Amino acid sequence: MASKRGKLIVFEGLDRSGKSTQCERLVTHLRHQGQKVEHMRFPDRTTPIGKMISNYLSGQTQQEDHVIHLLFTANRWELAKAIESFVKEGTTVVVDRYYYSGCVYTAAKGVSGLGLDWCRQPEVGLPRPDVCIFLDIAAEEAAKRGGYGEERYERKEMQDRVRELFGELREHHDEREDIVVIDAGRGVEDVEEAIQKAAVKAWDVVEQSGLPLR
Ligand code: DGP
Ligand code: NA
Ligand code: NA
Repeated sequence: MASKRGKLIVFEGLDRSGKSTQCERLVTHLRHQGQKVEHMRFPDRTTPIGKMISNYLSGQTQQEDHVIHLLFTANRWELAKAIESFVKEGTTVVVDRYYYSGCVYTAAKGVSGLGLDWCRQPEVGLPRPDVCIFLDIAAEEAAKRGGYGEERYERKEMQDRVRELFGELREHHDEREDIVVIDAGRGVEDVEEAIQKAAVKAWDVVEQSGLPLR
């Protein structure tokens, strides 16, 4: 009998929505259950492309809007094969941000010609998550959390637009089937519990249907 594949789980949300904390908690939880789990995040700032992105986000460098969009995308493609191999060999991959952020953050700039549909194109073909957990919080709430405002996109108008566009993705695009919305304005433990429930539900679908990674 072929061994069970791993799952691909993505976390999305505004800056300071609690993604990083909740990613870590889910990874720990799944490992305690005896699952093999790999934790990734995008942008992965450790690669040469990731370093260019990091310098852009911190304001040290400038990039033309199409160029930075494609660098973020390329940073995901750098790791696409690795994600596929992990999942195939039975390791679950938990990812902090993915192509949903890719579409929404660039589109939120409001540059002519850089709408959601254009932004999605270079991302087409990346392994598609079994579930995307969207941690929903208002920009005002997120802004009250520590460390806010240090990087390029951490401004209220930008974050408001990002949140609106995540809403558009959920309503009008193919991505809508993947996304589960979790109210992230609650306490850490409550959010964690809601995420675990959503994750279990997504597993059941994958396991009962034996679906391959899309
Ligand atoms: P983080 O390391 O998760 O705080 O992400 C850094 C910032 O970059 C954050 O404001 C979200 C943004 N971001 C993440 N992925 C993408 C992407 O693919 N494209 C664009 N334009 N921005 C992104
Ligand atoms: Na950030
Ligand atoms: Na984060």
